[in-house]
Amino acid sequence: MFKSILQHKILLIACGTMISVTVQAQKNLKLTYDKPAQNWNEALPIGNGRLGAMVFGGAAQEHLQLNEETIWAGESGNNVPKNTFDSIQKIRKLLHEGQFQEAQNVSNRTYPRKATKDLNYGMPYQTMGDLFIDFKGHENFSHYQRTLDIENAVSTVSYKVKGATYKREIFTSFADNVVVIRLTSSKRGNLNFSISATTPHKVQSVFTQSNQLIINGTSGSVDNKIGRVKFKTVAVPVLKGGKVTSSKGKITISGANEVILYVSTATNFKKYDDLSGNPHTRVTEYLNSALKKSFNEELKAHVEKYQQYFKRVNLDLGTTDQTKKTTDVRIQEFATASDPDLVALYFQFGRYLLISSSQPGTQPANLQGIWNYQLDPAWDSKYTVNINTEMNYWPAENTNLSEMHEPLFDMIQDLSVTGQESAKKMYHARGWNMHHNTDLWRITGIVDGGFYGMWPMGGAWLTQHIWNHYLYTGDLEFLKKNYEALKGCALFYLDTLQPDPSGKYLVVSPSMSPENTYMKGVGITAGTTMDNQLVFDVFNNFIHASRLINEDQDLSDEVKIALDKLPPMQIGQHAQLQEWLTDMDRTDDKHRHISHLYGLFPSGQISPFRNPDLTEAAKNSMIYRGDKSTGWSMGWKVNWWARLLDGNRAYKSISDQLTPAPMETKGQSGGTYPNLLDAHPPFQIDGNFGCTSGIAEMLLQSYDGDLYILPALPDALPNGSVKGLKARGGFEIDIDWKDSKLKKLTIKSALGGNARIRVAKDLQFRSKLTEASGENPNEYYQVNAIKTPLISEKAELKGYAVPETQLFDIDTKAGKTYTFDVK
Ligand code: FUC
Repeated sequence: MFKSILQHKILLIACGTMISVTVQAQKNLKLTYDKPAQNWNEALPIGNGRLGAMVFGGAAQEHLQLNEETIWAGESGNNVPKNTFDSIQKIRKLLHEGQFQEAQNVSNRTYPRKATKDLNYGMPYQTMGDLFIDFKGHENFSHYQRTLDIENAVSTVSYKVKGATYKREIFTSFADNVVVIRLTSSKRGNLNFSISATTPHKVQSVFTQSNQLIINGTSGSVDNKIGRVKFKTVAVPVLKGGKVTSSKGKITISGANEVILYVSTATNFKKYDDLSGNPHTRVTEYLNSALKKSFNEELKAHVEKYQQYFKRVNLDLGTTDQTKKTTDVRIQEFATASDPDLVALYFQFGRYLLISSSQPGTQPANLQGIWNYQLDPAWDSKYTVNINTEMNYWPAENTNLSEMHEPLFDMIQDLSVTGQESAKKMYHARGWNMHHNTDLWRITGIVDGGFYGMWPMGGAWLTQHIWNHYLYTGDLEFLKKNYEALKGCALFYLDTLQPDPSGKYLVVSPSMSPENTYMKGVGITAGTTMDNQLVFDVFNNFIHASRLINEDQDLSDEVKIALDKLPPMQIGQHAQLQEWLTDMDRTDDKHRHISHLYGLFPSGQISPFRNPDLTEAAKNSMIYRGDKSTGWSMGWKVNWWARLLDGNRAYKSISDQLTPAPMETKGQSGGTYPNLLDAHPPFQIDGNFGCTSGIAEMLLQSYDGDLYILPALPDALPNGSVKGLKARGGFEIDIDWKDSKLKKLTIKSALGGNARIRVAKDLQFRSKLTEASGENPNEYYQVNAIKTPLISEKAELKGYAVPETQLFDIDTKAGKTYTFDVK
């Protein structure tokens, strides 16, 4: 089972004859190390969506830092500030009159930078604690190996002491809600160790009872919220041979042949407004279910459940000798030694992380997925929705992990309820809205004060995920279930859009282009390009959804009128895509957020084929902003360069991402830690997911009315294959390429309908293909017409060089597979 190369026998039926061929599944799906982790950024993450653990792999001391996804500080309740509508009206007026500094001052005064004891700015996600397994006499060891096998979701540690080989296999079971650790030694009766635990929570107790190690605790109190999440963790050893004793918070095992240690955690959390669960009952249920199975049964069930998702996609980019080195060395040498397989590993690691941190029924992946060792982590390790949470879910559809998207939809459902309070109280509007952060309690008010928080667009961005899931899956029931969230979001903007000073447009006011400024200390404004693009998508999604499920025709007509009044995108004096409504962009602005490029990715409003001028302007904005930045910003850049059809530049951004992370624990200079996790710094998981999505986007794009095959293949990846990528319209795509050219294309159609494929001009296929003509009749590929952009007279546009391509239409039937070979 743990062979790194799985051999499959596959029967192919071709031209009526049966041929038996042997294909190799992806190799090298392991992170490997020859030393224990010295710090958290070297430890290896395992998780089952609900439980997370970081495995340090020390010989003399094993250390597992443990998380449970619902251990958050605080309690139920929103954070909507009282009586601020008048201030918002005042800010709107000041912005209208061009008094920007004063508008910012009012915003900062109304919403101070620090939370108070009456108002909270969101609660932190908190660690559960740490488990230690101590092996006396194991200080001197040899033959050390530590791995994370992402094909099986199992971490292993092995080493030798005095001729005996010691081994640990560790996984967070997808089958049962427990962490499982099997400890073995090659010599019988040779396992001697002790187990202990700590937790940093203030309200806690750690003790042993009937040879079980127990931690009880309560989450922290912050600002005006009292910590009310109660948790319980139980560790139970099951021995083959030897004996177990316990006292004073320590379990001691001596002379065992094999020990399996089960660790379970549960809390009282049921829902953001319901803490009536019983941690004791739950933890016991989880343990009992796991203890009924043998280790091998548990492992088998775990691997099967995991692989049902993981195995859907295979990526082969070729290997070099670098694959023989440990993962930390491969990262260090990526800039100087060719290692395409590290790109494939990074991609699959991103999929591994999403499967491990976001399972149906769990919480969505937060800023650190589920892996956090602190009580007060950076940005509370909560949900920042002015980019980070959305980025976490970019690989959900295109890398064939649609079910992993569900926790995000559940959270949007919650927010579409709690967000009615902020819409009503802060803006006197119908529908729902939220600002740039939320947490376990689904807060929707301002966070971090007026400067960072005055961005009423969180719902606008999050709901794009609902519409995209529909485009990928065609699931009308899903759309119906989520229709109210789309509608409530559209209603909010219908009620709050304001006339701009020119009187020509309707704009969001007040708002900001996330976290950027156009004057020193001033970011508050009206009608940013990103807001216009977001509302454009919100309105179009609603119009399409209401037509599809045949509801709200009158409202849809009203929305259409407002849609027509949104400002067009503009090309400014530096031939850049303008970030603000007036042409204020600076060419030396290196800000990590390039929010106005939302229209290029993840949205599909800017396309090289439909609007080359805007594409060129977007590219110029990218060039001005530069390459190096925080991890997530570089991850976004991979996607943008892919959409700009520049594979080499996208690869450059991957290389920037695969640069060793700096030692600093704070800052704007991202990269990759030895454990392959992304550095903001500190660790933030969005960069992993952004880059994973970007790699998929380099191989396949499906936003522009067609399936573009190999749109941004870099010179560094001339040969390879990918299997199982997903495209809008319910298609699943396999691509083989050689010498930088498409060799073979397979399209599996789940929903039927026209598959319009776009490929390089010079290719000739063995089968006869129908050339495309007119609009694509497939309903999942509707492209919304944007307004003609306004171009500054000063802008010098060179004309965007679009590659020569050809378009073919394939009339697919649901459930059928179509294969095309290139001559
Ligand atoms: C946004 C970004 C920061 C960081 C934080 C969690 O505010 O601007 O860089 O990623 O989210």
